[in-house]
Amino acid sequence: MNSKPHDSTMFRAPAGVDDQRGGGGRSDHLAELRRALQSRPRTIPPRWLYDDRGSELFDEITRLAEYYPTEAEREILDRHAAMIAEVSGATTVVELGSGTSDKTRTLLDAFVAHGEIRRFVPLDVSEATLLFAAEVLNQRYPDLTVEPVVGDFTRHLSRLPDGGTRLVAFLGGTIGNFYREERRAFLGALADVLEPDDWFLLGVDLVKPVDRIMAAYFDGQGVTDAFIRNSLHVINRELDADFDVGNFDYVPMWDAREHRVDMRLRACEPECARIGALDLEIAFEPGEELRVEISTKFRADELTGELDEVGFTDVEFLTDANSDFGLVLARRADRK
Ligand code: SAH
Ligand code: AVI
Repeated sequence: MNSKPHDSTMFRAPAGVDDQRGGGGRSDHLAELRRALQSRPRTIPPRWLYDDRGSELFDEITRLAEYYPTEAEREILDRHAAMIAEVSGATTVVELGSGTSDKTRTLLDAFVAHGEIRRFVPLDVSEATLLFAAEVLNQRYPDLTVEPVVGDFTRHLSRLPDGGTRLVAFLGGTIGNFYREERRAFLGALADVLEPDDWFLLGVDLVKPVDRIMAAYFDGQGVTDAFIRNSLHVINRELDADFDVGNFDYVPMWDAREHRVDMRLRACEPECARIGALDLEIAFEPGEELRVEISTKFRADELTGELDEVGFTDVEFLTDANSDFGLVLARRADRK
């Protein structure tokens, strides 16, 4: 077997031990959650969505008829993966927020056929999903070194593996789950750690009629509702909290100004939740909302501008036949 054990020097998921070496461990995540819960609207950082159950629920979402992004991105990868492998010539592919790495197999098939890739490094906070996915990839690509990393892509970019030509993939539209300022910080940090001639492959969901977007986030089977609600189960279990999960309704809204879906939980009855690990109590009035996730939809020209500003160049914007989803291939510009 060609895989190395996962790198335990990196952050090990919300419930893991504090990472003394790198900073950005459990205590940072607790401080971030405290701030987020006390802000207005109260919010929860998205990593709290992804325990094992959250990863399973997201996987279920990707198979819903209403949830178009996954199949649209797969269509683009099917059509352009060979070109991406050839143009980049990457010897290492890193995937941030890799989850099951399901669509990534299309990409890896093309890289393996092209013959230059040596290493695949999937990075995710959701440890069990990551390690299971790595095992599947080990079976499928016996000549590839698969190095799964339990890590946080908002904190650990400076520790990407060195050497060769790298392509960093960030698929699925996960960048849409960042707030505008977080997105800028993330893109800037990534551009900083890449070398000239490294590559970035970014999946983004595109602006389209609002009814189609909202149907994808308010599915008839209630899977998205369960996914968003799961964040409270995670906090209850991992942080000794007592949210009454059934006391909240799932309310997704379209924010036209920011062109993003705003996924909230609304308290039905008054609620006072205690979060033991934060030594914090928060009270909700009936109707008060907790924002759990946003999902921004992009316009090609605006995103190209953002990438250009932080130091990416040669931006190529690929879409599916329906122009539902975008896959952006860009190179790190030479440093002036
Ligand atoms: N890339 C996959 C999965 C997208 S779901 C796809 O295209 O289908 C988002 C993924 O990002 C999940 O696997 C989740 O565990 C991971 N994730 C969320 N926040 C993260 C963080 N801060 N650092 C690393 N991974 C994170
Ligand atoms: C992971 N991310 C891109 C998904 C999205 O579409 O924003 C998460 C999701 N939330 C609800 N449904 C899917």
